[in-house]
Amino acid sequence: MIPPARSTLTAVALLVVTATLFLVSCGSSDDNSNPATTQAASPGAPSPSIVLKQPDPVQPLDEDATRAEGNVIGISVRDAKYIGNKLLVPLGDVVTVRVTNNDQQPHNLRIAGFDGEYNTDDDIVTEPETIGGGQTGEVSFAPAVAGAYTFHCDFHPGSMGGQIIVQ
Ligand SMILES: [Cu+2]
Repeated sequence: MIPPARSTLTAVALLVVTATLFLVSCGSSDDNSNPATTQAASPGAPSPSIVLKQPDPVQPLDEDATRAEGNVIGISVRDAKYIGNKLLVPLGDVVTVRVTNNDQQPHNLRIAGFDGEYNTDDDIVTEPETIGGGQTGEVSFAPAVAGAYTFHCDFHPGSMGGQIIVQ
């Protein structure tokens, strides 16, 4: 709706992706070919006024939000549903979302990122990307922009989802 904000969005998104790669340090595809990363608008000054473009969560949200304890916030999966799928995290702090899979089948958790689209460069996804039955996966990031971010499970993109509210 507000096209001029697009470049700012991209710049901030790049910053967050860089931070994520640094924090998670998962050594897959290293992509350092982007000089724009260092020249983001007003470093250290997140823009809370940015309107995030996000898809609707595909799973009904819990009434009560789950808050981080320390820097960890837990979410579990049972019967192919996230349990505790509305997460509240503070702006700017590093937070780790820990996903415990209580099913036999694999799940994961993928955050769409600033562009509101899955399977794009600014996604944030659990490590490992496939959390097997009875296993746990984690994703760490430092949210730089307030808002409600949507996530889903790659294995059940139409029925497993939720929201991370950064404030
Ligand atoms: Cu799933």
